[in-house]
Amino acid sequence: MELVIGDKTYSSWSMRPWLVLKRAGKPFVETRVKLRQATTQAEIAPHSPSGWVPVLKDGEAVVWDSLAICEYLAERFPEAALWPADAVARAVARSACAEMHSGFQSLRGECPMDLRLTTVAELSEATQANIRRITRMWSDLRSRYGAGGPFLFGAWSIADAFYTPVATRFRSYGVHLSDYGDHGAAGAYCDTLLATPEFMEWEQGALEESEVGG
Ligand SMILES: N[C@@H](CCC(=O)N[C@@H](CS)C(=O)NCC(=O)O)C(=O)O
Repeated sequence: MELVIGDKTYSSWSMRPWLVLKRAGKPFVETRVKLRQATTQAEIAPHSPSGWVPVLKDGEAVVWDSLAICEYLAERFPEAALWPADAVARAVARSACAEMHSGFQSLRGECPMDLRLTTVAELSEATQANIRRITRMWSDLRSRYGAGGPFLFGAWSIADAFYTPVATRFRSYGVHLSDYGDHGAAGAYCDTLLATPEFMEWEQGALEESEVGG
């Protein structure tokens, strides 16, 4: 199995299936393509029909788009329990992923993932509204489904892979969730995401990119 990804410093989309594969404990070959270069498209082209990363290659299967890859991995490795077992919780987890996948445009545009960045940003009203919504969602999911563990649905799931890059944005741009209606649960969840061994391994990879000049 081969996962083709972008830079670990910048590629929030790539981080999601990478975390899922790590959590599933499945060995895979990681192929990294440097983004924002004149050669980027030529390097991605042989792997990805869409011209975007991430892309997963598994025998004859070529799966592109982070959400499709995560769904594929959940089907391929049912024993890894990558979605919540309960049908209602699973539907809600998929909703949370879909909302991230197609929404929060303002947050994404204004606060792109950059694992080397620490700043305090003045954020637009639209981005602040995105952060309020995420804070509400995290608090709500933790209180409704989180009793069995520290993640959105208790045990770790694909939904947590989708929100780990968001947690890095909050850290990079100096966002304190208490300013957005959090009474502690969302902030604690954010810290939990940034302390998982899988994320820390990804982050170490990003720091190594920095050492070799980006
Ligand atoms: N919706 C896609 C988005 C993927 C995406 O935006 N990938 C960026 C890197 S994070 C890319 O491949 N960029 C190619 C380029 O910069 O030429 C997904 O979830 O996989």
